[in-house]
Amino acid sequence: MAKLFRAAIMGPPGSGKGTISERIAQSFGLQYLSSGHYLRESIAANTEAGVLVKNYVERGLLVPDHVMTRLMLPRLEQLNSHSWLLDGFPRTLAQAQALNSMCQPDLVISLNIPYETLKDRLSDRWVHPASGRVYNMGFNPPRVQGRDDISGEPLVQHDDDKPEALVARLRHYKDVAKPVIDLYKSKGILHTFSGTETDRIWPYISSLLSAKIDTPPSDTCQTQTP
Ligand code: G5P
Ligand code: MG
Repeated sequence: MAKLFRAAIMGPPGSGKGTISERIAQSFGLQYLSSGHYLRESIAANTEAGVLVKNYVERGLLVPDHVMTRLMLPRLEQLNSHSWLLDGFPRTLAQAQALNSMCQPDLVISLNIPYETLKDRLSDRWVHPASGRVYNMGFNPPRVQGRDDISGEPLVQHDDDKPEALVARLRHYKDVAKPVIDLYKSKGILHTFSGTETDRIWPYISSLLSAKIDTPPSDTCQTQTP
């Protein structure tokens, strides 16, 4: 039986979590779970959770921990016999502890991208609200300017991607991420990648995963002490 492998990717808004996660999922066949995607899906479907989180997500604020864990952990439970990759969860110490009580990741990737780079990327970012598909006018532009590639619907720019809101979002990210990073560092599973270009970081992540996925540490999901 193939060994299971579970990973998480952390990083500030715009650091490339989604872009890199898609490459990992494609190259290594991990099931990819994005907290932002599930939140946007709940909002679009107008579910009870969606109504609750709408205000937070639209303003780029962190959704309360108990709502996040209720959204993410049942999905992970269903993947007990799969390898997975989490994008954007856990984001706080409380979330990391909740995850650990169910299953500790084998490896955590942390993206360390300079503030100026994040600012440039996000101010150039356009999204398709219904699907969450993300474009960047320089890095991966849509085929037709201002239009989603699949639906042809108009793209929009988020208010919280504007420079004034960004400074606050990035500072807040640092504050809440630090204890999570320290926790995974203390467990010896944290790998940090720094740089300004996803295409330059990707080969390092890819070779790390090639080495780790050949010799993964476990084949069942064990509960760990936080
Ligand atoms: P999300 O959806 O997790 P964020 O804000 O953490 O949102 P985001 O915006 O999705 O992160 P990312 O995934 O890190 O960014 O980056 P990306 O989308 O791949 O890349 C950003 C842009 O840069 C894209 O346009 C991409 O094409 C471009 N790009 C990538 N690499 C390069 C490059 O090398 N060069 C250039 N030029 N461009 C590049 O969460 C959304 C909201 O949900 C809530 C929060 O409200 C959050 O704000 N939320 C949570 N709340 C509490 N707890 C949690 N666990 C939560 N998870 C989500
Ligand atoms: Mg993302």
